[in-house]
Formats: sequence, structure tokens, C-alpha cells
Amino acid sequence: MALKTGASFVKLNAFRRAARAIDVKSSDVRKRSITNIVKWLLSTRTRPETAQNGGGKIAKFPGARAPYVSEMKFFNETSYEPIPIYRVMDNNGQIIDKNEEPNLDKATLINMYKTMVQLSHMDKILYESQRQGRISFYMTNYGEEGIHIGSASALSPKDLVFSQYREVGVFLYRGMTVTELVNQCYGNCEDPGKGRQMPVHYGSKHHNMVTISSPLGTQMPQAVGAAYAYKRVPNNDRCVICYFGDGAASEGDAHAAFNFAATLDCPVIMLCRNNGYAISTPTSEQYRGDGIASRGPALGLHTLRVDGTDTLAVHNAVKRARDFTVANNKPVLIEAMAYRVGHHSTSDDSSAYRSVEEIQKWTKDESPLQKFKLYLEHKGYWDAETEKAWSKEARDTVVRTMQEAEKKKKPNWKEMLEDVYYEMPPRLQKQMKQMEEHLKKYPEHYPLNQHESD
Ligand SMILES: Cc1ncc(C[n+]2csc(CCOP(=O)(O)OP(=O)(O)O)c2C)c(N)n1
Repeated sequence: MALKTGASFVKLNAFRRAARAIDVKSSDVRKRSITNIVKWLLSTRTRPETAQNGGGKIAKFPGARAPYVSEMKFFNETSYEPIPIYRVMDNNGQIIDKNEEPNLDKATLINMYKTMVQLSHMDKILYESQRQGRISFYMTNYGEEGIHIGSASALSPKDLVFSQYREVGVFLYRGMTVTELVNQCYGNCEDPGKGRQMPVHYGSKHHNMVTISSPLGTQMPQAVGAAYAYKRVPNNDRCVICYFGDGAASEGDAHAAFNFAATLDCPVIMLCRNNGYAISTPTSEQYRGDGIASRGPALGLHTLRVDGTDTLAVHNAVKRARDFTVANNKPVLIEAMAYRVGHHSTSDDSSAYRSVEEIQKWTKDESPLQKFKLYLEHKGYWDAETEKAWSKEARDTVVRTMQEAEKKKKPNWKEMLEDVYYEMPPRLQKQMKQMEEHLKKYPEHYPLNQHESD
């Protein structure tokens, strides 16, 4: 990820400002290359005795090492340049800098794209199935497919995943089948969660994916705790990745997670999907600083902002982050910029708070699927015929799976009282007995024939 010319200027300006803050003439700075400026700025921090200039001196408070100055200056979000957005492809699927193109083989690239298409068909059909009253709830992933597949393809299957709820592409890429996912949404007897969770709360021990929970942000400190445990195993070669939205980043748990990750030196990638909205709250009402990324350096996390609609850029970013965090036991924050194309969920109508034109703007030029497809076409790996065939197969798979899932029985009702405790405590045994008696007395009120029996 070499610095681009534009980004270099941004950095140079930032360094010039930093240099001014410690009272060094800008002509001194102009004479230095970026590398020298970095070395020189670092040296002023590590060797305070040489940093005296114009009366400036590095203070050594326990809480901060910083230069003294005589001029009072408040810092705010405009004191720094925005953190730039790393990308590899343009909107036409053309590589911008050949050095940045990841060396992914044909089979991997095709598998990535096929998974993205499979995901979009799953979204379409399950969304409609909720509208028809066949399942209780659903959330689509349109516009964020590149974040899912770009990141999942850069991880080791051994890495532990904590997700929020809008990351089903990661589950698919890891090998969870459409059948397993649809069974969860239908809460039938083959759902590993035994119908006790809302749809889209997937989990898979086999695929190292922690089960999703609804309260926002809870996965964040949990992920850091898991990463801390990984760090204690020598040569573990595993990291944790934690997905969260821009809205979840406003939870107190997010701050606790970032700070623990940094101060406890945990091998964790904190990946924010910044899709512009937390249900009806736009990011303009969510924060005043430079997005989520700016919180990383402030709290001591290695940070990168990436174009989340560019699957290859996300892949590179997560791959580099993984190498870094595993080798150094230091956390990384990635802010992947995208746009939530669908409604927040089936409980939301986004036309109440955003315009159709806004959505169209983002679906026209910034579709992650479209960009990735064009890239594959330029490489000669994909064409209209393969698109048509795969699209049909992917759609048929979901329709068939959905029809099968509907026919399966619901879990035995007794399951709702099991699994929490290793041995069922007396009060739950009592409730189970009461329920049994109740069902015997009023069987006509309960569709017990739709549930598995003892
Ligand atoms: C603690 C908590 N507060 C509020 C909610 C209700 N809620 C569910 S999703 C959501 C928005 C989250 O937005 P974001 O994290 O940006 O993710 P996105 O839905 O955009 O993917 C809210 C407020 C919740 N589930 N948990």
C-alpha cells in the first residue's frame, strides 16, 4: 500500500502542521523527504532533550509526553486532514495502481464473486419471504457485499469472527450452507439455535463464528477478550475479527473495546462497516469528528480507512491487518466506507428519512458487485453467459432450500427451557411440568403437530 501522490501531500501538510506545533521553521520541513520527516518527528518524541526549540520543551507528565508551547491553541476535527480512503479499483473495475492488485488466483476470484451473487439472491428471496409472512424478520446486505467477501477471503478459517448481524456474506464465504442459514431464519428443528433467536442471528462453532446477539456493541468487548485469550497462547497464529456498524460505534462498549484492545495489546481487527445510517439516524447526527477511523490513532490502534465497495481494497486491507496483528499482538481498526442500499430491516421504511435519488446515486456507480464483475470481465474470467447461468443456479438454490425449510418441523417446545444450565434448576423443572399439564388440558390451542415430539 504505497502512499499515493495525493495522500503524500495530505501527510506532508499534516507533518508541516505538527512541525509548526513544536516550533520548527517550515523551510526546515520543506527540505526533508517524507521518510526523513517521519524519522525526525519520531526522534523528537524519543529524545526529548534535543527537542528544545524557541523555548519549546518536551514535557514528561505520566499522562502525556508532548511539547510545551506558549501559544494557546484548541484542537478540533478541522485541525487534521481527513483520513484518506484506500482503494484499488475505480468504478469501472479497472486497477488504479498495478502494484496494489492482489495476486488472487482465478478460482478464488470466481468463488468470491459467486458468493456475492449467492448472497444477493438470498437477500432478495428471504426479504420477500418475510413480506409474505413466512418468516418474522430479515435484514438485507445490499451495498456491503464487498466488505463481507473482501474481508472473509483475507482471513484464516481459524480466525474467530464476531459479527453484528449484517455480515452474512462472511458466513457464506466460510462455508456455511444456504440450507443452514435458511434453517436459522425459519427457526426449524435443524436450526442450531433451536428457534430461540430472531432470524439472521446466525452462529457456527464449526466455522469459528460466534453467534450474533441483538444488543448493539456487545460483541466488541467480547471480541477483545477473546483476542486477549489468543495472545496468551504462544505461536497461536490466530486473530479475532469484530464487525460492527457506525451506529454500534456510538455505544459505550465500543470505546471500552478500543481502549482494552490497545492497552492490552490484543490481536484483533475491529472492522467498522460505515454504511451511513444507524436505522434512521444518519452519520451526520451520529458524530462530529472524522468518522470512526479518527478514533483509532486517538486510542492507539493502527488504523486504515478503506473503500468498502471495492472488494479488492478490503481484501488487501484485512490481509495486511491480519499479518500485522498476528505478528505484533497489536489491534487494528479498519473503517470500511459503504452505503446501506436496503432498508435497515423489514421493520424499517427508509423512504421516511432518505430520498430515492440518494439511493440511486449509490447503486448506480458504487455497486460492489458491479465493480467486481467488471474486474473479472477485464481479466477474461467472467462473461454474460456465466453470469446468467450462475444467477439462475444461485436463485434456484435459495428457492429450493426455502421450500424445504418450510416443511421441516419446529423444534420441540421443551427446547426453550434447555441448554442455559448444564443441569436444569428446580424452578425451570417446575415451569416445564406446569407447561406439560397446561398443554394436556388445552391441546386445541397449540399447534403441537407442527413441533417435534419427545
Ligand atoms: C443496545 C441497543 N440499542 C439499540 C438497538 C436498536 N438498534 C438495532 S440496529 C440499530 C442501528 C445500528 O446501526 P449500525 O451499527 O450502523 O448498523 P447497520 O444497521 O447500519 O448495519 C439500532 C439502534 C439495539 N439493538 N441495541
